[in-house]
Amino acid sequence: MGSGRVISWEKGKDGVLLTGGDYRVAIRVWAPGIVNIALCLPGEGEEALSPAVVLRPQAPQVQVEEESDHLLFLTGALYIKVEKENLGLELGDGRGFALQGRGLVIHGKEKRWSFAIRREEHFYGLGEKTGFLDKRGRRYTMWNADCYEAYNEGADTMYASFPLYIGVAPGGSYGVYLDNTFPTFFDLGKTEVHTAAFGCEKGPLNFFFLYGPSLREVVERYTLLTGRMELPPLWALGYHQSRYSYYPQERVLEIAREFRRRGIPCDAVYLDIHYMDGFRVFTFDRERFPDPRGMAETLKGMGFRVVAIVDPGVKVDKDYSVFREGLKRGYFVTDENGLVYTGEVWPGRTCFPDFAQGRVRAWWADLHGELVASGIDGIWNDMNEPTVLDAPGKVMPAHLIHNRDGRRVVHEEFRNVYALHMAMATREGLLKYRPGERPFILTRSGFSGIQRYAALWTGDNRSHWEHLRMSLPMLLNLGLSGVAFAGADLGGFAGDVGEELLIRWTQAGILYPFCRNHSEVDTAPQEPWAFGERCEAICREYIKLRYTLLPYIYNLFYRSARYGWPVLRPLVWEYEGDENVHLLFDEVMLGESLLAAPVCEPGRTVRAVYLPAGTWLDWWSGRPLEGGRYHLAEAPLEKMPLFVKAGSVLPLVGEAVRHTGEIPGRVEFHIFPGGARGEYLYYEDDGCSLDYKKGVYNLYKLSYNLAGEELHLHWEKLYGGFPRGQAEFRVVLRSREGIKTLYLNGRRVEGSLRLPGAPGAGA
Ligand code: MIG
Repeated sequence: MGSGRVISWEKGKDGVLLTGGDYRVAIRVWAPGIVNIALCLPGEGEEALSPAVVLRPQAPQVQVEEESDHLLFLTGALYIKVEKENLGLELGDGRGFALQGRGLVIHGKEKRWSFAIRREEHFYGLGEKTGFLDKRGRRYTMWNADCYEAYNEGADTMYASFPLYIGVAPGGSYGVYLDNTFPTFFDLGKTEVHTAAFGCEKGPLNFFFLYGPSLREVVERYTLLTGRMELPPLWALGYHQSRYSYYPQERVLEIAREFRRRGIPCDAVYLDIHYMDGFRVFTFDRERFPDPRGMAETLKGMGFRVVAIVDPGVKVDKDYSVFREGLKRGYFVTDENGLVYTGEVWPGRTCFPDFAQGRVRAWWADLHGELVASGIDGIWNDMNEPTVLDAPGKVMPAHLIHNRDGRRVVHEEFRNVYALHMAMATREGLLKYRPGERPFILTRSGFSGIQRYAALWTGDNRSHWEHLRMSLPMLLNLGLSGVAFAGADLGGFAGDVGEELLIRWTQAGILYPFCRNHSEVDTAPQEPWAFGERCEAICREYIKLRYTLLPYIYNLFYRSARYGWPVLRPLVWEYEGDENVHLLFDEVMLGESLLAAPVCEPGRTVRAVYLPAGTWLDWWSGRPLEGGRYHLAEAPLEKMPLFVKAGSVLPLVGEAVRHTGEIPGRVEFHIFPGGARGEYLYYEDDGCSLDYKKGVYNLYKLSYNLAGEELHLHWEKLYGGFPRGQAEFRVVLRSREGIKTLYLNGRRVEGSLRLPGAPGAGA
C-alpha cells in the first residue's frame, strides 16, 4: 500500500509535474474550476485523452508555493494543497468548500485515488445506474454490457458508462470524471465507509476534478469538458410509439392511423429488427415492406416520422454486399492474428465493424444513404455495447483488436467507447444524406460524451412497478451526467404490462425527456388503447399534456444545449440548500417550474409530496400550497400530482395538436401569478434545421411585476434572427385574483393580451 513521496517537482506553463520514486503525477489547471490530475507509472508515457473529452486546456494562471511538507497551488477560486509525504490532496475554495484527499494508492495492479467523504455528503451522477438517487455506500463498475437478465436495483454494469460522480454536501459540490475507457470502478463509501475511491487496473489514472461549488456549476464544467447536446429536431420530443416489432408495413400504417383516429398525439413509429431481410443491417424484408418509401410518405402525410433500428453486427453471408465489402477491406474486428472475429447475434454468425477506424466510420455513414432514401427519419442503435449472444457475459473477448487509425487497441480498452464511435458514424451518415437537417439518433450503449451525438434509452427494463419507480432516479442521474436527452421504455420492455401500470407509467413517461412506449416481442399489447376506454382516455390526456408542455420542454433542451443543464431534474438541482430533498428520488422537476410526483405503486390513490420552500399551485385545480413541508396529494388513477411554482411563466401550446408539426403558431404564454415578479426567457427556432447555429432564432424575454392590483408586463425581443417565427403570442393569466389592471410595456391593456412576435415571412 501507499505510494511513496514526492521527490521533486517542476512547474510547467499550465501546471506542475511531481516526481516520486517510481511515478510521476501531472497536475494541470485546464480552466477555472477544472483541474486535471494524471498519474504516470514507469514505462508508461502520458496517455492520450479519450474521445469523451472535447475541451482543450486553457491554461489559466497558476501560482505555486513550496513549504517543507507540501506544495500549494493557487488558481482562481481554488487552492490545491499536495502533501509531499503521501500525495494527499486537499482542494478548497477558502469559502466553505474543502475536500481532503486520502492519497494515491497503488496496490498490486490496482491504482486509485480517494477523497474523504464529507459530513452529510451524497453522491450522484455515474450515468445509467439502477438503484436510488444517492449512490453513497455503493460500488460500481464502468463496463458496457447487456443487462437483460440482471436489470435490477443491485445491477453493477449497465449498457452505458459514465465514469463521473458528483459529491454534494453542505460545504459545496464537486465532481470527478475519470478519463479511462478500460473498466474502472467507483467505490463511494462501500469498502471504506468514509472514503470515496475511484480507480482502475488498466489504462491511465487520469482524472478531472470539477469544482462547483454548486451542483449546477459541476455539471456545467463536466459538460464543458465532455460536450453538450445539439438541439434535436422538435419531432423527437413528441410521443413515440414502438414495439418489437411492428410489421408488415400495413401494420405500421395501421398503428399510425389508430393514433389519429383516436385523437392521441404521436410523432414517430419505430421499425424494430423484423423490418430487415434476415436481420441484415441496411436491408428491408421486401415481403414485409414492399414499399418502405411509399409507407414513409403516407406516414409523413399524417405527421409521423419513422425511426429504424440499426445494429452493429453484420451477417456473415457471402451474398450480402455489406459483409463482402467489410471483409474485403479489413473493416471488421479481428483477433491478434488478424482473423476476423464472429459471434452469434440475431442474423446468426456476425462480424463487428471496427468503429475505431475513421474509414470504417466513413463507410458506415455511407451505408445510411439507402435508409434515408427509403424515408427513414431517425436511427436507433441497439446491441451496440456490442452484445454477442454466445460470448461469456455476452461480451466479445477482451484481447480482440481494434485499429485506432494505426494504433492497435485491445477490445478491453475500446469497448466502452464502441457505441460512441458508432454514433459518430451514424451522425455523419444522417448529416451527409440530409444536409442541414438535425439528426435524430437513439442509442442503447454509450460513454461520457455520447450526449453530443444521440439520445439514450435505458434498455430492457421490465413492466414491473419497481422499474417504473427506478426509471426516475436513473434518468435524474443521467441528466446530472450530461445526458439530458434520455428516457426509459414507457410501459416497460420485458413482461406484460397491465392497465394500471400503463396508466401510471404514461403519466410519468410524459415527463421523460425522451418519451417512447416500447415493449418486447410476445408481450401483451402496450399501445395506449390496449386496455379499453378508461386507460385510453387517461393516456390520451397525459400525452396531450406532453404536447401542451412542448414549447417549455423544447426551451429546456435549448438550455441543455447551451449550458449542459438537465431537462428532468432532481429536486436537489433546484434546491441544493434544502437537505430534505437530497435523497428524494421519486419526485422530479421538469425544468425550474414544474414538480411532479408520479405514483409508482399499485392501488395508491394518495401520496406524500414534499414541496420545497415557496408557493406551489396544484396544476389541476390551481389551488396554492405552501412549500417547505410535505403534503398529502390526492392521486386517483386519472391524476398524477403535478405542481407549478407560483410566479412561473410557461410557454405552452394553446390548442390540441396531433403532432409537433402543428405547434408553430400556437405558442402562448401562461402566467401563474405569485410573488412580486417573474420572468421567462423564450427561445424559438424552426425546430428542424441547423440554421440556428448560424443565428436563425429568436430570443424574447417576458417578465412581470405585481404592484398592488396592477400587473405590469414587459416584453422584449432580445435577439431576432428568425423572421419566420411566430407572429404573435397570446398571454393567459392563470389567475386574476387580486389583479385589477394590466399594463404591457407601460401601456394599459383592455381586453385580450397579445405580444408581437416575428415580422413574418415577408421580412
Ligand atoms: O432484445 O431489437 O433493447 O429495445 O426491441 C433483443 C430487438 C434486441 C434489444 C433492445 C430492444 C429491442 C430488441 N433488442
